[in-house]
Amino acid sequence: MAPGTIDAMQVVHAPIHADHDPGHEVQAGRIVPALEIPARADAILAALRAEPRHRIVPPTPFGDAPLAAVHDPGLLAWLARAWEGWVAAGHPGPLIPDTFPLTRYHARMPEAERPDGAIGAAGYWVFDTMSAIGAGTWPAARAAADVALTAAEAVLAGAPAAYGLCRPPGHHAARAMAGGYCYLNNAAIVAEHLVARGAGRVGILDVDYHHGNGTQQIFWERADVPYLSLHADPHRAYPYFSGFPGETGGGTGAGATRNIPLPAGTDDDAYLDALDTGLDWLAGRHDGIVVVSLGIDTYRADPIGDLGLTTDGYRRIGARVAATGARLVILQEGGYHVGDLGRNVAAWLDGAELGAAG
Ligand code: SP5
Ligand code: ZN
Repeated sequence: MAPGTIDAMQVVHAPIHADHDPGHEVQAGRIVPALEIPARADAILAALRAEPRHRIVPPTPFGDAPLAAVHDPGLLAWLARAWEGWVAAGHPGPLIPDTFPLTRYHARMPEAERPDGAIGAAGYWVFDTMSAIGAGTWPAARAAADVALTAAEAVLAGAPAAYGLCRPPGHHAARAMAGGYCYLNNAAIVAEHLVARGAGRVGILDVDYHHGNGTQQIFWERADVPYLSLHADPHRAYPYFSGFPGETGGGTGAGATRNIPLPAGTDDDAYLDALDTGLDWLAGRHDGIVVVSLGIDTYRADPIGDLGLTTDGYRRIGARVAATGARLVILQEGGYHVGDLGRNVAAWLDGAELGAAG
């Protein structure tokens, strides 16, 4: 590729995402229409299709091994059968747990056995009331992991960047917990796969509005997968219990986690300043490939966020990340303003490929 030439960016998309559509969630005691809906991915796909340089491809199936490399076998086995167990127990609506084994439940006592019943098992494996499971959730989640892995293979094959239109998203899913609209941690599955494929140290840059508690937990003790996250301060924002600056990794991963919490109303310029701080930290901690957890819920009009980013800001952020010279596996996470979601993702990818002026 001649300098200055713009190659096509591979966009990986699986239509089966639309089968994950459980309808509603429970937020602060209220039943509300689901925010993480099929129309999100449809909007992104339509916007990217409108730019002919994007090459839209289906995922390749990678099987169970990359999922098992990151997730607890018990979580995977439960996810595969959770919906049929819920229906068999006679529950009419989507699977939403209501009772959770907090760590203090068993303080000074032995842990209980894993529950067999449908409601108990749901609370055991899912950590909130917002991540409903329906008939099509598991096939969609598996396809989203394959979408992510297919994008990673494009980068391994030499592409400077590839985009996985993952739905459902992934960064809240921990080794043994689903939650936060996430069932399988697509970014973690990809990072682990890249390490196994010989990519050396693989960085993760998480720019979703929310802290990626799952990704942080999975790589907490790993110096070869440094985790950098910019997100709304958990003092006010979901997931509330992680993402504070004092969380910097443990054991052999001590110092390889970095959290940058942001105040409400953070605008493009302030965000870019924080991003520069983070990217300086990440530089030199990876060997050339960075997985980007791309959330667009940082948008100023997002219905659940309170940051102040604009469409032009996404172009500048994409350009700034690409200017580090890292090859990028860009994976969709959150973003709930469906009307502007497509053009915001397109702007980020345009910035990454064409530069801020593109
Ligand atoms: C992938 C991802 O972005 N998951 C996000 C999960 C957050 N779930 C909703 C959090 C509660 C929203 N509170 C609304 C406050 C509106 N002012
Ligand atoms: Zn989010």
